[in-house]
Amino acid sequence: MTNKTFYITTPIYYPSGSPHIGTCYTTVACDSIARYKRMQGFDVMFLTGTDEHGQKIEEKAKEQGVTPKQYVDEISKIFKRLWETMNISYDRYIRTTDDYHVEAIQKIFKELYDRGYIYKGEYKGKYCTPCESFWTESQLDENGCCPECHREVTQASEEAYFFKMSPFADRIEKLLTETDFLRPKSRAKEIVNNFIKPGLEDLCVSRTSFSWGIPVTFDKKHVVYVWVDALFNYCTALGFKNDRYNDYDKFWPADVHMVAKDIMRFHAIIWPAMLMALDMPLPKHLAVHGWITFNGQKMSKSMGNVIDPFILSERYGADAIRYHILREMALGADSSFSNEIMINRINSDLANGLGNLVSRTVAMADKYFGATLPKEREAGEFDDELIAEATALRDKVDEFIDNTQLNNALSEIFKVISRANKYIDETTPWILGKDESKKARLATVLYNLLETIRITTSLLSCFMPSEMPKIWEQIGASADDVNYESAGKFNVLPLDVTVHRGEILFPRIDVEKEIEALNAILGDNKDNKDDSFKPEELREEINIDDFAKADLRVALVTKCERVKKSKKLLCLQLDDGMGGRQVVSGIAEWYTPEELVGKKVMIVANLKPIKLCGVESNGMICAADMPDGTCKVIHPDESLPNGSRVR
Ligand code: ME8
Repeated sequence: MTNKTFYITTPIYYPSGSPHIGTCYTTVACDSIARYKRMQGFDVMFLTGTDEHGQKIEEKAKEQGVTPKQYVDEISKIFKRLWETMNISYDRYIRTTDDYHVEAIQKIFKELYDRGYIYKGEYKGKYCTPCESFWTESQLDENGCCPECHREVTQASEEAYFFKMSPFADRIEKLLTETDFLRPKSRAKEIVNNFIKPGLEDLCVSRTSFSWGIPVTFDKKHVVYVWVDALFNYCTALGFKNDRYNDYDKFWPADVHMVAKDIMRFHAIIWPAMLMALDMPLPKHLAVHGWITFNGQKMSKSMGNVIDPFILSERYGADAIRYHILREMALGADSSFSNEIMINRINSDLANGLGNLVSRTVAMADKYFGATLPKEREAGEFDDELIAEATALRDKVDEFIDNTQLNNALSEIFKVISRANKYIDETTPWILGKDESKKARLATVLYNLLETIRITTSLLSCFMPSEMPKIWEQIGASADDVNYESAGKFNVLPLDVTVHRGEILFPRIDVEKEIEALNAILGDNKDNKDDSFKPEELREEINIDDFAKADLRVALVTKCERVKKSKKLLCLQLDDGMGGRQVVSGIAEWYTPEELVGKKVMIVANLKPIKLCGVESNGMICAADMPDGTCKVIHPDESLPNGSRVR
């Protein structure tokens, strides 16, 4: 046992709707890492919680005719129930309405003010007089009106406190570009180009137009606005500026904060700036993952029960859901969810791969040796390769865990599981079983299989904690046989190990029937396979010369921002290999600027320049229609040089 510590956090979730599979991803990923680190002997602190203040919550509560506190009490119970269902081993759960957190945030706000990093200014925004509410541009309805009452809004301002960002710009740029703080590192460029290079804007940190928040102690009409309250949870939950806990010195700075890309900016810029302002150590890593998408869009709370983790885990078990979402998501990219992909994944990896390996091995040990292997051994062809792969596995998984690449860790483990299934085909134990003189060889083959199962399932238990103990029971492994130490070694089970046949752990699912059943539960047509899509009629024929008039080129998006006063337009700066150009594109409803920076796009390069909402556009970004009326930008291969012609 080492006395090294490991501190990992999820974001604290807004209790503003039902959690979904997307919400589960970060928590399941952090849980798997936390379990792995515990297995390695680290003293782990795994924190999650709910972010319970703000205007949105105040409004939701009003809609339901309850107080904000009653509202958040109810929803935080749902989150806790979900984490129980998904077998999440958090060590601490913070609610930002907890007294100790409130008290600590008040002290932190005052200290930032006393140090001169918070000052009083004016917040400018859109104001709806009848609703007495401020709205940001992006919250307005499709006509640019109040999203609540749909009446006109006016430009207005309110007194507010601001956090000064500019003193920290250089240090943050270095943090992002010169250290391994941000994962994946490839995201650093987009943040630096989009937010730091244009000059960091000060952040509004208090409001007077709603009251569901932590009061500013020295100016009572203000409440602390969102991010100071939310981000410092990572420290207050350890006892920073409060007496409730006493673990700050032990666990801070955090080893890993994990978040999705929607809140990367807050964690990569604003959070380090706030810590710098208080001269506090910075977290070691920020791991940013993509979104789980559905029908091409970010899965979100408003999608209701489309992908309800309670329903899915009741049908397939939490382990299968955990496995599926972890396996599908590569750090840094989005992953598209569909029930069909999930069921196929469960069938191929868990039923045919792991389940089959366990049931075949245990059944053969039972059949040929009455469950207890004889001690005689006879080495043979293929043994060394299997043993070498199985014993090398733990170190590979260690590395992937340390780099927050959980899909790769799982893929390595399943390579060894496939290797073991292949070993069965190669060594043909059913033929050995017919020949009395081959008993020692048969015992060796089965033992090697049991050992490979022991190693792979020891490592898998961090990702799939519910089912692995059942496998250990079947292969006759005791608690001592399945720890971190023994996961790196072969020949751990006793030579005369006794197996216990048990239930089939991951039964094969009939895909068609199951999809039908799911659709019936969740409502028809909710899976992301949309059969209703009919391509548009072909236009009249052209000849190659007509086509050659359009000059299509590959370009790189170097900068991207929303066009002011437009909900639909993005303004993109492109490296087109010919000195650069600016293109305005009507894709703002489907893409955030951050998603496009650093990506290759295809453009129509010889269109006459036009002005859209007063902004000049030199060309057009190519995109394709989705069945649901949204569209997707065409991304050419990364290796294509900027300016290369599309023919
Ligand atoms: O932003 N795919 O809370 P939030 C993957 N309270 N991950 C997803 C997801 C999806 N479709 N949808 C949500 C907040 N997530 C703030 C955070 S932290 C100091 C304050 C996950 O409830 C992902 O981790 O909107 C994302 O970062 C988080 O939920 C945002 O949750």
